[in-house]
Amino acid sequence: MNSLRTLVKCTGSSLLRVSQRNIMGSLFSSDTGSSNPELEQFVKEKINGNCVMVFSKTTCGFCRMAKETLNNAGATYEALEINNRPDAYEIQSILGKMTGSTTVPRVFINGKCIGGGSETKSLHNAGKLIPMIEDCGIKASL
Ligand SMILES: N[C@@H](CCC(=O)N[C@@H](CS)C(=O)NCC(=O)O)C(=O)O
Repeated sequence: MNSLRTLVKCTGSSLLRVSQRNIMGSLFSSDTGSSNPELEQFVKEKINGNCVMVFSKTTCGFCRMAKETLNNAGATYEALEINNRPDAYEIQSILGKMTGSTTVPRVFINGKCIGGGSETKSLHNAGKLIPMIEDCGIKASL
């Protein structure tokens, strides 16, 4: 597992695909039409700057499930505990527009949302989680 830890440093070059582009996109400076482009940029930097990024709440059982699963997988990840921030609701709204769901956790690997706690655990049980994380580490080291 230690070798995995060294693999998962990420330069964050992957681009987010936003499915719900605002049809008046040219009038807005953000991809999701967010009224807070700076916060949207912050969220994107977190996603693109970490091979594994978890938007989480300290009070949430599914978030604990996701983080425990990632710990069991030996992954290095950043967890942003949004309930410690005054803009938690806005972050969830931005994530909702990006991923189709405002629930926490929202787990991103290599710039893509893999889902929440249940999906993270299912991927690990299916033996697919570690390869996804390793793939990100390999891309980052190229
Ligand atoms: N199926 C989702 C369920 C996630 C879920 O229900 N999360 C709760 C918190 S534990 C949530 O986001 N509630 C609304 C909120 O906190 O704003 C998963 O596996 O992650």
